[in-house]
Amino acid sequence: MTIELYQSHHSTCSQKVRITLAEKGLPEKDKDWIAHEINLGKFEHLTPEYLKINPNGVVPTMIHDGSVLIESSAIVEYLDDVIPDNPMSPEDPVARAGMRAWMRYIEEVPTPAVRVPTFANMLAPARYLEYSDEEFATHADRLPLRKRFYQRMTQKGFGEADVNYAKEQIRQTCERIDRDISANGGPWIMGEQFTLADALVASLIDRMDDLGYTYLWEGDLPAMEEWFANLQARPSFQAAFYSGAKISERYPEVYRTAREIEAERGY
Ligand SMILES: N[C@@H](CCC(=O)N[C@@H](CS)C(=O)NCC(=O)O)C(=O)O
Repeated sequence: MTIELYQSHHSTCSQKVRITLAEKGLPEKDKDWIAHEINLGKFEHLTPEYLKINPNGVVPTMIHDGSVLIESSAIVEYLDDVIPDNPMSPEDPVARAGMRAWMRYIEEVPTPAVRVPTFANMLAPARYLEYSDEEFATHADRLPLRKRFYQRMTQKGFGEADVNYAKEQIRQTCERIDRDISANGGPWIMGEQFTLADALVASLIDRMDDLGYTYLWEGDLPAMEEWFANLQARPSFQAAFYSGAKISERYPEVYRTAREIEAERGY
């Protein structure tokens, strides 16, 4: 079995797949699976060659024995189907539907929400701030899926209203993690079993932690805090977050904590 992953070290969607690969007994990049690093800063995800395998112009893309797979949620479900060891989906149909509801929620709410502070605090200052309006408009036009997102952001990043709404959505996600751990008996979202829901939301919470938004859940969501500590201690998490995989490590020159940025911007 040959697995190739077109990915980026610090992309949360690539990290979702790396955690799942590790849970499935394939922890090591360039040993258990072949990594093709796509440099998003150099727009390697927008080359004609890459767009042939992923017309959405995003990472990750997985090639398994010649079959091309895109969309991180579809990829992790596929991995759970083709590698039966260590199942990551509940057997009970009701619980399985519950996990899938979580997967849809993760795509709808925290995944887009995390993009807002990621771009506002790191990617806009690191990549786009120097662009002229015209250069930025030309870049946005090239994006198969995110044209509006970039147009709304501008090269200066997002403003207070967008960042605050994203924070509300992450807080809601944390409350729901806390609620379901308590309802299902923990230590994971669906109960005893570590499922695709945990694997998919892990990198998003980690990104918020890396950006310094830990204050959104610290103090009053004890089950969720314990879940996050358990997650970070898990071998699959350590495998997926190898050295250099955090966004703070990718752009140390622009990194400031959320609190520092908020103090500076006055919100
Ligand atoms: N729905 C897609 C989203 C993938 C995605 O947005 N990937 C980001 C990195 S996490 C990307 O490639 N961004 C490129 C860009 O912003 O230009 C999935 O889950 O695979």
